[in-house]
Amino acid sequence: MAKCNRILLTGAAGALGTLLRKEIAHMATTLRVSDKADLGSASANEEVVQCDVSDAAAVMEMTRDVDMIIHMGGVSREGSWESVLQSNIVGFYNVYEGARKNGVKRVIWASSNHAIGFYPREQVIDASVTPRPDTNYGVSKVFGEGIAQYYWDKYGVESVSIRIGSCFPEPVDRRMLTTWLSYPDLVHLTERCIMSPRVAHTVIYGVSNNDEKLWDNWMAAHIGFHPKDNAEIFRAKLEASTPEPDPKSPFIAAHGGAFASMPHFDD
Ligand code: NAI
Ligand code: 15L
Repeated sequence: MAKCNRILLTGAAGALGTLLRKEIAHMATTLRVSDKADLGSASANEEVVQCDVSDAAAVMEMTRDVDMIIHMGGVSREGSWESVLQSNIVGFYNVYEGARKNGVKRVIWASSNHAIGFYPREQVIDASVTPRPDTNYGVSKVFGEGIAQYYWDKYGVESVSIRIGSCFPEPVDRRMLTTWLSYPDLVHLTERCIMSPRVAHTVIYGVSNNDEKLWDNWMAAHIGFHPKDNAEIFRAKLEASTPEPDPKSPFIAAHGGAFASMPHFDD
């Protein structure tokens, strides 16, 4: 059943955007899909808008007549400062200005575990911790969470900042036994974020019901997210295909894994 008249989905040509394009179409009468990359032709209830989110005027136009925004578009891993600045920081500001000026009710967007990537593995955290970004990319997600809080407090634009762990069809390394978010659980989480009657600005960890946990979602219980999948079913396969990790290795010492020990991208 359609919950919204029109939902805008950015990053719709990317991995997660392609999934959500298909799976959340039923939540809106019209799904406006957008990316800077080619999106192909529009299907039944779609509008297609090719747009770079660093273009303020284009984003202002794209966010017109929209009830909710699902913002997945942007640089999705560590990159040069300039690329992160334009796509994630300027892009994020443009999306929120579009939301504010066009009266969009809610923005649901993909933050990342790399906003808190420097917490040590033995410290389980909730949504109240001080951010500890691990990269230029992680800093851009902290900026996003800051602007989401600001636009709620000052302008009444609601947000859900989803600190996604590792969202892939299946876990591909041992770290993901802890950080994995399955595709069905991402779809369920996105549906809950759309349906929830009031979210203010909620920070929620996007992670499946894995046996090993780094993140506690008690502060976002009102969203009603109940993940079903568990990375543990892949353990035997991953242990057979990947070497035993050194416990001192930064790859497992920090929540952000390898991102926490990457050199500065621009060096
Ligand atoms: P992706 O790289 O497959 O998709 C990102 C999309 O954003 C691409 O289609 C790209 O063309 C588009 N894009 C990039 N810069 C843009 C710009 N300036 N204007 C308009 N579109 C632009 O990444 P993926 O995996 O689908 O991730 C989606 C979102 O989720 C990203 O924001 C990423 O940071 C976040 N995320 C993903 C995780 C994962 O495990 N897949 C984990 C944590 C966060
Ligand atoms: C992210 O933020 C990235 O978008 C994704 O490609 C993975 O690297 C993920 O984090 C992760 O931490 O596994």
